Amino acid sequence: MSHVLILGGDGYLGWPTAMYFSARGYQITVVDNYFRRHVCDEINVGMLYPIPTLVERAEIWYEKTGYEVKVIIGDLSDPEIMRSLFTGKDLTYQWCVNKEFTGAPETVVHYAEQPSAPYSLMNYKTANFTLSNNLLVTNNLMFAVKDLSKDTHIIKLGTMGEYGTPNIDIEEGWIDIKHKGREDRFLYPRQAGSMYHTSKIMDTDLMWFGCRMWEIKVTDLMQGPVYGIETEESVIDSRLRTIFNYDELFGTIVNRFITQAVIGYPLTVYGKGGQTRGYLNIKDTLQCVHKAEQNPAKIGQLNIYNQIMETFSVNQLAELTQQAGTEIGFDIKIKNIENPRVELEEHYYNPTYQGLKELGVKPNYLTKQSMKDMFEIVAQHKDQIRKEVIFRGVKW
Ligand code: USQ
Repeated sequence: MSHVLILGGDGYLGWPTAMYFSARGYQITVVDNYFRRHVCDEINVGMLYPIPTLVERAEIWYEKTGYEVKVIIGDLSDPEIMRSLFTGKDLTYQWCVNKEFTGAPETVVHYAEQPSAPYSLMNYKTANFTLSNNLLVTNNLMFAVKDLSKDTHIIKLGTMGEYGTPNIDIEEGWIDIKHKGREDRFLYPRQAGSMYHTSKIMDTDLMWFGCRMWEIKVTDLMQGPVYGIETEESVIDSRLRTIFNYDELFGTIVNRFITQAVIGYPLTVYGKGGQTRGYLNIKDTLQCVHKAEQNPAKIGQLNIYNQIMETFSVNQLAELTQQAGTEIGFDIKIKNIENPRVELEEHYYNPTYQGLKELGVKPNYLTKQSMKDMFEIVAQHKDQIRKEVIFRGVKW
């Protein structure tokens, strides 16, 4: 049984990924420092419903399925904690069934980063935290693999936002450039729109450096904004559902629009609403990470995939939310508000995203029906939704 180590295993994607691999027979270890929970408490933005601790989630999962997910609570910006995951030395499990060290992982899925663009630009302290956490964790991981387990395949979450919105087609990670009669292949140009996205460019660069210098094996998944709640595994017990944020800092747009619609809050379209991005259902994130695990990068290779299934403008998302919600009895208004971000509101956007589908990913597209399924779950928690956290106007 292959061992998959999931860094950031308590997050929106981390916990569903842990269950997905666990249900498919992998040995799983998750690590998290509860950053997301702590910061949500600190800045007073609640989640849609309470989430059991990581230890409680692992217990519920074990009770329901008989599968063990080993839990470690620790801060991976500490290099010794990162290294202990590869050697077993001084490693303490907060929860496990079998106390024995599983061994160095065959695959690491690296989600252990501060993932919010608005949080990264609240002030200089949150910008510093974003840079230091995201780069140190990535660097610690790279050195641990280089020094202790060169065969381990690193799957790192990147983001489509690293490319920005250039006025030419976006390629899948790489571009061939002809210059003064000569030709070479380079990382596709990057130009991020937030400090968070900039930190992701930097950690792609770190990993590319590691591939060239030390022949480590890395896959970078350039993901778009994810939406959704339920996955194949969470239907077993609602306590296994993922963390769901709808606030301005940690909620992504589709999840926010549905929550706003449920309480009659006009959908917050920033600026003109022509901002176009590539989107995917949380179920597809899990499929993509699994395909990346099954098709590891070769020695010294940085594989890059654009992890999106379809593109929408903000206006299209608002209209789809309105149509889906109206059909099930919600009264939904759309409001263009002054854009707190610096971004193009009308632009060309034509990314390539074939690679993961070629590996066998079957997209779950955003439809009125999939939106209605989300409405149903969000509406169950209508009374807990806090209007005041929906918009606070963190400006770039
Ligand atoms: N937007 C609105 N109204 C809102 C919220 C967002 O119009 O109420 C707009 C934003 O201005 C932006 C777009 O919707 O143009 C997407 O915003 P978002 O907050 O859903 O996503 P973003 O900040 O780009 O970041 C999210 C995740 C991040 C991930 C990224 C992928 O938080 O971790 O890396 O999506 S991507 O956008 O492709 O870079």
